[in-house]
Amino acid sequence: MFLSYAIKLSKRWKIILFTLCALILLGHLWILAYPRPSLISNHNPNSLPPMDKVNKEENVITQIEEELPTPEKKSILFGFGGFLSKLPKLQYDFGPEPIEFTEFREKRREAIKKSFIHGWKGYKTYALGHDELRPLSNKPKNPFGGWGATMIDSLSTMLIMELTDEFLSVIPRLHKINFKVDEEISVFESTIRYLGGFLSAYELSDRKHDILLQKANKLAQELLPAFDTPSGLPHHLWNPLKNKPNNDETLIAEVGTIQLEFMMLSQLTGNPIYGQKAQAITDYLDNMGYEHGLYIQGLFPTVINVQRGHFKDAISTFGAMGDSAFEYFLKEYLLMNGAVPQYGQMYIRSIKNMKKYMLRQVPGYDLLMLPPFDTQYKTHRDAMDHLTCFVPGMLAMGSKTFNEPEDMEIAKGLLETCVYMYRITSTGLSPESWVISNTESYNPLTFNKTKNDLAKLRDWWYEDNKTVINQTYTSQEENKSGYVIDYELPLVRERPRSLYFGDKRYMLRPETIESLFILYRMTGDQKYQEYGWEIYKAIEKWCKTKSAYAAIRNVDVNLTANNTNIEFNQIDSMESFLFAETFKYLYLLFSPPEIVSLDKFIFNTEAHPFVRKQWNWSRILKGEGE
Ligand code: DMJ
Repeated sequence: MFLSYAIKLSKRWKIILFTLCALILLGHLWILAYPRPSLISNHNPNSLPPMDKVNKEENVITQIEEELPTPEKKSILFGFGGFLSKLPKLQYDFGPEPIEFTEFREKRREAIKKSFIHGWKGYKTYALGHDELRPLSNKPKNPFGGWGATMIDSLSTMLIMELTDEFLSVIPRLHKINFKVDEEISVFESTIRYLGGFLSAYELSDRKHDILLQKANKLAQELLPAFDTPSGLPHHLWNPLKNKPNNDETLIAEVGTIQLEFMMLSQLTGNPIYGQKAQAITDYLDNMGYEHGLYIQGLFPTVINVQRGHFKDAISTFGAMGDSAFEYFLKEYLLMNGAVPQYGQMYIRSIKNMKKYMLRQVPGYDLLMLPPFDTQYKTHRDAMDHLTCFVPGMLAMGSKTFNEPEDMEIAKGLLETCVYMYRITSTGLSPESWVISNTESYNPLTFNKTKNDLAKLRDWWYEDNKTVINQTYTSQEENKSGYVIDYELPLVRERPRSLYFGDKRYMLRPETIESLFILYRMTGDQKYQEYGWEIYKAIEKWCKTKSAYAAIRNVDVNLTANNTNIEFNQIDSMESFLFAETFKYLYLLFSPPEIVSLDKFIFNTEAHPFVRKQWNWSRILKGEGE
């Protein structure tokens, strides 16, 4: 009809109509070729495109953002895109900070940064490219393949502290690293320090330095043959040149602490093999039973034979040799935003039985102990390692994630024990291990209650347990946030009679500070910052050397004796985790809480933050990308 009407029109009207149609058509073509920027900005950065497309797409987005007067692109330290986890929020809602407190806090943060720089300069001057610096003799040491463990372990901290020049000065050195050495390499240490260090630095530097990902990939390739065992559990020590292990025994901490790094590597490279190896281990552990020497569900013993896939002992521990295996179940769950329920279930199982069998309380004190436990004969030991002090941080995160308020109270009790071990020594530093022999099984109803409290409670907690449990937890949930400049910590209580120190060294370890950081970010309680500051001051006093920082041999040295000058008490050793963890957690304890938020990052066990984002794990495992 329109056509027959148009044919009847005069020539002049036909030209006008034709021009109009042509203009409309051109307009549509223009919109298709140059879409409005707002449409592109709505691109969801959480659903990652395949690796080869990542850079191209990111470039497009940056170009357009640059053209528009949009707010400055936020640093990756604030998280990836607008990622919001569907899991419960972990961090406390901190209110606005008074300006005087900001100045006070920032001074502390700056002081910690200077300490990092002091140690780094010493390492850089005397040992750059080696694994460690010996901080008294100023000689290098190479216990981790000689690939520069301190250098790699420091990268993510440098990025967080915005030491960009130092970070960039390391990048060219990475090309020289050759992983094919004729040495027995620890698969676990290489994974948590090097692989974790490379991957975290790669993401925190906005994926601008491909060499970081390439080196991570190369290292993992060298480690892969160590996983060729009947059980799929990797060997403990592996010679990458000779392609052989030293023996068939490994530890639960070693097989259970490669998952985050290997999963991340698959996620970033698109190569499924690493994730597959990690998942095979998790599945193997998940399916173990009595016939493998697992006597209590979730309480994995320590030594395991990789050929037979069977435990060789029955001692389960959250300290040395067991620790991070339990930590990784929860962190895998968080990293993937809860996409794989298996990890959460494994964590819950372990913690449930840890509370039932292993946890102990110290009568009359607000202290909890988590010593090793014989899962076959159901007997406990009396000692606890400093290494166990990561547990409060883990339990606090698990408590929010799985809505288990009791675990938050246990976290606080355990952290009091860890901090107490610093506060009662003459140096203000904690020993490697301690013993409290007079303990009893943890009981939520009697823990941290005086005889008077118990007398008051007795009539009703026998009758109706549940009510009391609920009342106890709600009353303890209140938070004591505050911005007090002259905050006073409680006095240190006298030592329980049955307490003594096992190993009196302080090895510059981070675990207590790690838990202080997590508990502070989760509760907002300033007490945790203050505890951290006390520890920092003690490190400065006792561990600082002319060139860097040293471990110390006796944390409870007799201060009146003549032979106790500071250097005499120092050990010629400085492990790389001082840079990766101890200084990083201290620095973050005094940083604004939105920097490297627990809701945006997961820390590997060496404190290298991995960015939380949306994962499609089954696709990654099939090699189909995200
Ligand atoms: C670190 O290498 C890691 O935290 C590991 O999980 C345990 N020990 C050290 C720090 O003490």
